[in-house]
Amino acid sequence: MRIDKERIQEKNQKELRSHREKFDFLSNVLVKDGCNVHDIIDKLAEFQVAIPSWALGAGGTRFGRFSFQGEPSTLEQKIDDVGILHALTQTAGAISLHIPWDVPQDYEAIKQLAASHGIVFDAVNSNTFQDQKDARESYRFGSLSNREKAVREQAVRHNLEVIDIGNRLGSKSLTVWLADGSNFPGQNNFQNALQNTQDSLKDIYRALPEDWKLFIEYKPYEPNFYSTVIQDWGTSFMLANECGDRAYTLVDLGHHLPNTNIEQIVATLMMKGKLGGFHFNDSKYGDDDITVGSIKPYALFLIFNELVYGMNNNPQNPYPAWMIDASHNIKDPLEDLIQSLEAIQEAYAKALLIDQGQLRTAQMENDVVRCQEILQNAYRTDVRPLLQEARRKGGGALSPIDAYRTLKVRENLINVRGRNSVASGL
Ligand SMILES: [Mn+2]
Repeated sequence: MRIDKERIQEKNQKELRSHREKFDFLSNVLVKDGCNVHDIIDKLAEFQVAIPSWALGAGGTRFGRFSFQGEPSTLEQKIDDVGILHALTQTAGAISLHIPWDVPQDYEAIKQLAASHGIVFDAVNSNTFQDQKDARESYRFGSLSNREKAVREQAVRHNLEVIDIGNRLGSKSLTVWLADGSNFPGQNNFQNALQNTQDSLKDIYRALPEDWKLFIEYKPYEPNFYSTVIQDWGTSFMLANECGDRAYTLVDLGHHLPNTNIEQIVATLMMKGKLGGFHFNDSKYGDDDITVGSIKPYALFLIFNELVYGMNNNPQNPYPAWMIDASHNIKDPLEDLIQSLEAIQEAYAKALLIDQGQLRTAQMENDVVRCQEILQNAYRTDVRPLLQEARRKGGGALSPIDAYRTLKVRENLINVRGRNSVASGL
């Protein structure tokens, strides 16, 4: 299933006049304020976010899962779904695979399929939070941190296999997220668990190809409720430093306790050249994994302000790998992802509007009111015509959700795949 690009253009044609009026009006205002509108549009067009293969079906909770009709049940279909997102938004030019859910049968065919959609393979993700069929050892009491050497070795071996699979597809990074931890006080020796994790991560790091990066994700709780071995950015940062130059911290927005100042974490990591990857979502209470920007768009904007600052001022930090990491329990997963992509681009565009020179002057003068005005003037600007222009120039839809519905994408997917097709994942 593929979107007919002609039909996107036909639909755009009907909205073009209204778009032009809004875009010209905004451009004039921004140019008067000293913004380089073309530069912002180029940056928006370049900003590509990886879609994880597990976000294309309905997600579940530990109480149940309500599947969505027409879900992709094969790797080929998952790539097709990302192709649909990319055709409409021009922002989803990468897919992030999860092993063992997405092991290719025919590597060349998979690479060709992805290339035909204009999609590259971003970070590959290992899975040591579940026991795999026929596995000799169990991860019931942890994987890389496990007190049994045989379990740790199995978990390391799995990560090496994931690297090998990613390497054959053109991926350049491995993301490790550990579910390891403990449910009860006294269950784990904290120091031994951390030492084992560090040793295992070093074993994985040593096997990384020269041009690869290792991303170490952190999370304060869940599935373990008393302790998590890699609980926060500091622990991840320390482990990345122990591994070496090509190991980095990965920030997932949902993996923080409520009210954590995530933008400050971003600034700290970028200053130290250690922010490697970034997972987008939103949350109310914890790792809710809901649509990006659906609850805290201003917090997302403040985070983007630091990301933009870091990308402009921290050559020691690599260009981060961007990915959406969300779970779609209620909405059509593809519509949900389109909304997330829009929210990401919106926050990025607003952060690009901030006059960093003026902000710096106001900071130096301790003009706190002015500092807030500068940030909020950018935040209050309706930048959607800029996003639309960036999409239009790339051949995407002026209004992606509307186009998705008008072109009856979900109905077509159900016709091809059936009502009961279920995506692999949680
Ligand atoms: Mn994540």
